[in-house]
Amino acid sequence: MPLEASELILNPDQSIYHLNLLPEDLAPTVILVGDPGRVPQVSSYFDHIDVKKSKREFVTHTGYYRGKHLSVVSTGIGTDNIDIVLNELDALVNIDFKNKKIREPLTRLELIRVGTSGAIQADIPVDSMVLSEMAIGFDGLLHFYDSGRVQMADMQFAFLEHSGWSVMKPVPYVVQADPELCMKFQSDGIHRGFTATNSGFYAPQGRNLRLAPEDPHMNEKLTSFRFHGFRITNMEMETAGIFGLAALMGHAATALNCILANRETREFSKDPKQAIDRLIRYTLEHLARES
Ligand code: R1P
Repeated sequence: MPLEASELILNPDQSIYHLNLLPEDLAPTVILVGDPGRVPQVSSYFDHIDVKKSKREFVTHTGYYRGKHLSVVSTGIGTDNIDIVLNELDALVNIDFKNKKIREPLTRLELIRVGTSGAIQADIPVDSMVLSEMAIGFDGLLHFYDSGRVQMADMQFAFLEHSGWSVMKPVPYVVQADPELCMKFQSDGIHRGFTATNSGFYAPQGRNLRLAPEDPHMNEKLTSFRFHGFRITNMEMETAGIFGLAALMGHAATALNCILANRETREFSKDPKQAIDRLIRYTLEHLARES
């Protein structure tokens, strides 16, 4: 059955609704950044840029870096946006926009988040880089999908018990990055990570400006959680949603975050732009090695 116009929404030029992209605008490897301003920062390193398109917070540049065909797409903030971006990227490669049917065979994208984050372990300093191999999502997005097969239930139950998680908050879900894609970015210069993703920046990440968090000890519980040698390293707002949806859709995903804040030592980067630029160059250099 073809997908109805209310389900697969296309613009008058047949581009996908929010991303404003045609299938031919997208490269098979996609760098996902939160900040739309980070898109030109990434593509400034490209040999040439073939596509520049945008709508709302979703900016896309597609081009080549040392022979590697790449797109860089901004997601904006949060896993609510990740739901839109992942579904529309998947539609661009796996749904035929003419007959509105799913393509066979399916295409597997490489999705690499290049983001910023706060460390919750004292030994992961500001300006360092973290490669996420697993993520725990507190945002609830994945529970709207039939997602049991990609969730790590044993880790989830251990975390629920450790944290005394309130039933008023979404149940945490634990998901994995693609191990092969992660291997491309491993080096002695990057911390291997387990990233917590939450639905907000203030109370959801344990911040208290004027409104008290429901659990004032949440960050301490994240810092002290251990399961089979794993510990949670950092906290941000997109990675778990990307890993969960990518795994369900059959895409390979990983995330590289630079640490701008350390929530344990209470430090913040003195030069965030430089720290992000270093992470961008690290990501591009490791991607180009295989091309
Ligand atoms: C919050 O300031 C934003 O920064 C982090 C968080 O995940 C959130 O999106 O990532 P980005 O810098 O990639 O947006």
